[in-house]
Amino acid sequence: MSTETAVAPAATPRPRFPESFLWGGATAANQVEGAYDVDGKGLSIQDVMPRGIFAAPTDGPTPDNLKLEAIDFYHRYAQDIALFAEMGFSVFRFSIAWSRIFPNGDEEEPNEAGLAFYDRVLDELERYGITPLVTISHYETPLHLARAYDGWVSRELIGFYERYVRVLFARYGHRVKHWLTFNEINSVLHVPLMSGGIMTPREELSPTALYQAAHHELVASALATKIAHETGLGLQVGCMVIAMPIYPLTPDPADVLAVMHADHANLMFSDVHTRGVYPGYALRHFREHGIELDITDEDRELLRHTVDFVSFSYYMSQCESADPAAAPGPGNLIGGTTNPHLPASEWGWQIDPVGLRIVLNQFWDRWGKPLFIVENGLGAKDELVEVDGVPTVVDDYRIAYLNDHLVQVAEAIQDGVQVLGYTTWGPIDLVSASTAQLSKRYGFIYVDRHDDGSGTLTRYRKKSFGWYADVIATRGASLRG
Ligand code: BGP
Repeated sequence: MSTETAVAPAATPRPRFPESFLWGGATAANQVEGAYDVDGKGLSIQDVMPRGIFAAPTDGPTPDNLKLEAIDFYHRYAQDIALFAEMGFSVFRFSIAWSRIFPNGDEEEPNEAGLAFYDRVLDELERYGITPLVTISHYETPLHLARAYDGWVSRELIGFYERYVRVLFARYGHRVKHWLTFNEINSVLHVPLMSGGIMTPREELSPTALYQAAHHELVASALATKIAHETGLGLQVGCMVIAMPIYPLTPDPADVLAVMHADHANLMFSDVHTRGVYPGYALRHFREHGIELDITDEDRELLRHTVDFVSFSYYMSQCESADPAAAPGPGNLIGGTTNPHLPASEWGWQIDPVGLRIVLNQFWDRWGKPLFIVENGLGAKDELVEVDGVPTVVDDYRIAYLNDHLVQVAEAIQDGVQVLGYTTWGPIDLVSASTAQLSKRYGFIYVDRHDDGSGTLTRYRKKSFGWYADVIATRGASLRG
């Protein structure tokens, strides 16, 4: 081994992202706000799902449901937004809790106190020049709509959703230009309760009922797009899907065909959103599986109102195999088989930065619509330590994850893909959607709250906080690799 000291070559700065590129973070009301019964808010399905998506709902809110208080964004939003501004955010994605605006979901008149809360959030964002990106429905259907109507299985939800979006556009349309209709709309096939407010247990739900619910959401989404465009306020509407590149486990054509089918189940939702009609492969699937949908002429007309952009979450890729014995792996709502080439997070989600470039190219080639990465991040266990007397988290693993994904976004932009922006999931620690834990942390900001409900809710900057601020300030030139 040579005794000479190796001098690392000076890193070449990476090319800058476009000036118009939006940088920020994303949250959901039910995972950050808390204040679950404050100022007239009604219950949402999340308030009775204390243990995440894999357990049956409880009869009512229980004290062990971390979402009831979450990280108290409802009272601390000003402090949190100031921290986002300190990192240089130009966009903040958040959701409006439907049950703050319509506590039961089917009232005639909205709840003024709920509307006023989001006025205050928007005031704060405006103070720092941060663009709001608002999710209209993020896994938080009002509980009454779930219990009394079985959620989106019922066509009546289209009307309730329409009333809700009309109120939102009337109230906030002059200051919120970017809207997402449903978070991860394609997840309804996998987690019908969380995604579609459907109380009927998954195993008792017929394929027809499930796809009918998906159809109602697609129609509601198109209707929201139509209404947004009719306001004349220049509103831009995006669909939001789970992006999951699927690789064949082997080059066996049977595996490749299995990939095609799995892709179709995921992509159908954005195909409808961008083309305005159901694709032929979906119609064949319905025909061959005895799925008889009630699709009216009016529905067909509405579906023609296509979205302005496609947004998505990206956490991982998956493999697919035609072999029924291939073991399913853990993952973000949509199963799949484990890829032997990839490492995984502490929760088993496989880490695949290149998959992000692949999916950006795939989506751009397929739809030709601008793309927005509205979720990406690493859920990890963090340890609060003192560095120079200041409490922090040395989260180099998170920095590495985000760095590597952003490098692939830059590559995709070089490939010619139009990418509007990037919001990391959970810029501040929040309650996990799938496991309802706080120990699955995503943030640049550590929140002192724990799975047993203890903690002071104090916020601390992690090492990644300064790292992301640099990335934003240099428009990506500080990325490595
Ligand atoms: C997405 C959801 C988010 C978020 C994220 C991370 O599916 O849109 O709400 O929670 O995944 O997942 P988790 O919280 O399960 O780690």
